[in-house]
Amino acid sequence: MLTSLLALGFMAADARPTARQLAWHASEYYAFVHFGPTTFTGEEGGHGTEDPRVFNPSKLDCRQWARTFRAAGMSGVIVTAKHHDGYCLWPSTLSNHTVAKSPWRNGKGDVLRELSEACRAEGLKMGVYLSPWDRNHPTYGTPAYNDTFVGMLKEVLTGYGPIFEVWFDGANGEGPNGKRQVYDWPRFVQTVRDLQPNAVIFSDAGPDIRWVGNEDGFAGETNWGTLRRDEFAPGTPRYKELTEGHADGTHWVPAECDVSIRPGWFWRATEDDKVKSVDRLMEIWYGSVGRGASLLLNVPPNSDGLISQVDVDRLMAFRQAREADLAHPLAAKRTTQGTTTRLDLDGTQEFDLIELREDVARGQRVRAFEVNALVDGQWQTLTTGTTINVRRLLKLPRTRAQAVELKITKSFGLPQVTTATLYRRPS
Ligand code: FUL
Repeated sequence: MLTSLLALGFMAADARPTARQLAWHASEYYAFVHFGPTTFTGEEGGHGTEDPRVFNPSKLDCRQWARTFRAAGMSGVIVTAKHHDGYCLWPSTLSNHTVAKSPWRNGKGDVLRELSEACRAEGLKMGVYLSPWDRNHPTYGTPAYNDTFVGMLKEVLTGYGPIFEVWFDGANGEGPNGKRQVYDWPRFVQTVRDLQPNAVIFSDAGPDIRWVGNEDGFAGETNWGTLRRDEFAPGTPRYKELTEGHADGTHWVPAECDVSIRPGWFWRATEDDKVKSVDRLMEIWYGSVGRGASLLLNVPPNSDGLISQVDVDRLMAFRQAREADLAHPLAAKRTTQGTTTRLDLDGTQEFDLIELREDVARGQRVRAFEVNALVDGQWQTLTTGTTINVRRLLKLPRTRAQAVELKITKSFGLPQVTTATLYRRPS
């Protein structure tokens, strides 16, 4: 029995998402916030030697960030609680390099507190980026640093309410004493599980969410939610495999696309005229969410502590463009027979986009499909694809047809396609 199931390829669809991963899939699009001393120095990465007195965002208003993100259609925000420079945006008792040493709010400030309150008020989820690499901490490069890092995790995961995602950067450079750290990943993961059991953990290797293998915002056209996870560790440079996942993956470890709305991760005035265009953001949307990944879009606050107006305006225009593309779903009569789903269009109708969704709670099954249209009594193929995953958005040549069929040509077992909807985008 087992052999025949293997021959049918059932094994690959066996990896299933956990409840916390399914909740995360629904988050789909959320903000990344890189903020810290480098916001004020203009450098892309801090050295750990920055004077904490440079951090003084005199107009800081986390409510403005949260309002902006909510109005942009985002579901949450992940903030760099600590980047590689080691500076803590909360008054950690485990470091001397924190907001407590900055003039902002006379050393009484706490960005995590203000952001968590703003998120609660605006109905956003909050996540934290905590860099294991620390270019400032005196214990970095010694076993004691793992205790320090776990202690910092505890502060961040117990002080600010529910955390939906913990983002572990794989970078592992030298600390102030020239040494590298041997990270105690199992302990870091267990600490998150103990303190925030509903949070998903991101890294190059999961365990819950994987890096997509690039910082451009694109998942593979083929995008498996599954990965042979045990072959990976943070920093494993098998980029293409992270971009596409593995059809025979042993664990559900879906991809998240992180990309900045600006050239850099941190804000700098010289990039105010380089904020990505709506067209580029739309390409990214179709390349990430449209391929079954989530989109973590970095929108860095400026040195006043506010999201700049140019970024705000771009986010709103981007939302309008997304909504416009999906504003006109076509009415169709849907029938499914085996591996073919047919949409009858009641006479003829015009469209140029199809949205597909697969019920991955039962395992990701679709490996190849065709979209065919009945035009003037003749079937023609409009597009072919590989995976569908949680959501697939495919632009099609503008077509007027009597019917459309989605044919699953290869799958692990019986495909479970829950959505097949046609749209006409604005011309
Ligand atoms: C990278 C970091 O080195 C960058 O500074 C940035 O935080 C990016 C999201 O992850 O690994």
